[in-house]
Amino acid sequence: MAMAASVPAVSDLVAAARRQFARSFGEEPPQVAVCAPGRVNLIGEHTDYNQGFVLPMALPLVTVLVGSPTHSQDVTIVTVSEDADEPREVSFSLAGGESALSPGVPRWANYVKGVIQHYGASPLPGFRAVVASSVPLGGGLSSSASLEVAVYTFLQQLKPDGGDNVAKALSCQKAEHTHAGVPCGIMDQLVSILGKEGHALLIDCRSLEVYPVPLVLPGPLILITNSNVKHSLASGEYAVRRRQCEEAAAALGKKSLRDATMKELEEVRSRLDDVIFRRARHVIEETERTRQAAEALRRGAYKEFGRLMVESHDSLRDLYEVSCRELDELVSAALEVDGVFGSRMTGGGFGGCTVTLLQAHSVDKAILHMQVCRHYTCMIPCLLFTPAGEGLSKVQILVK
Ligand code: GAF
Repeated sequence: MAMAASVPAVSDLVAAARRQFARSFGEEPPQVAVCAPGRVNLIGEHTDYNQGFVLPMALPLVTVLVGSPTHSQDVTIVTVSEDADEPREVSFSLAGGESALSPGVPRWANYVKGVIQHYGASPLPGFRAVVASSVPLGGGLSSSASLEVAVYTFLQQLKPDGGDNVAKALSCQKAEHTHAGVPCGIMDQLVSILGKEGHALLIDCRSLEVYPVPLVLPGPLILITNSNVKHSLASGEYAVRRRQCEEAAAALGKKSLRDATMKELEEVRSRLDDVIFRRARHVIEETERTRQAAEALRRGAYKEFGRLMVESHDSLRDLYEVSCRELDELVSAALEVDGVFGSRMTGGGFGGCTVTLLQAHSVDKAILHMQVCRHYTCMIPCLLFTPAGEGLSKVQILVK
């Protein structure tokens, strides 16, 4: 029998966080509860920091934060995460200014400190809070962005800012740059904030305009498979890729690779290092693939969408070199199953998850087949096309 991991209900996560709040801080229940989703990127990988297009969708995997303001400037945060191999509680004082917010241990708390530092209103009161998440850590499903957005949404309940969603996403992105050392693009934060039920989001990462793409009924399903290889974008390879893209854009005399064509890239090929050429080729072609994929999804052309997913994976493996053996094996195994339209790695890479578009009747077969991969650990099936958009989540203020 094929086994798929079930997605914990948001209400269960909130209940777990509330229980921990009572254990850590006493009987008075938390006054605020918020949640923010992780995401799966359907296509458009490593294009966001090149001002290209991405096509992610929000997931029912969320980070929940419950808490209450205090009358002091002290902040205490506890995580219920079983994954955290570091202290589960951290305290600091807002009175200490930026130095109290400087990154340190535990690393998970750096996202909280970063968001506080870049928050859009002041002064903030102290607070006590508990974090609980169903987004797998380091799984390429945006566990960090969902934590950042949950924290920002929580702070908005304590001290309202201007309420601009793009400014909110940019602050959360800045937190990741300054406090996690990852020079990420804007995709994860934007989709966590603007994710829409029943839709994927085509995001123009230059204008930051978002075009919801409705998911047509009845349609195929999305299966997310965790290779359980933990990625660490902070390890440096992500930043290296970003620099290589900037080098290519400079050689082309462009502001970003978004503005370049393959013809122009071919013209400067003799002056470019082969690695830089391949990185740029991936970005230029992936940006175009993403536009085409959004159109295909609008038309319900799933075969075409699937073909573009496979091209994307091959390019990430061979040109951008951010895949790994485990992800490649999972994708190959999925593609052997009848009724699978396409499959690819999703997110930053170097481990994490694959995303597969497939017919409903093929889900069990695909899961069984992917289990032949030695590294298989966990399948998360997400119902993509349901009338109410069930299976998608969004930022919510659960209690205020
Ligand atoms: C990570 C980053 F955070 C995103 O901004 C994006 O670049 C992605 O990797 C790759 O597409 O998730």
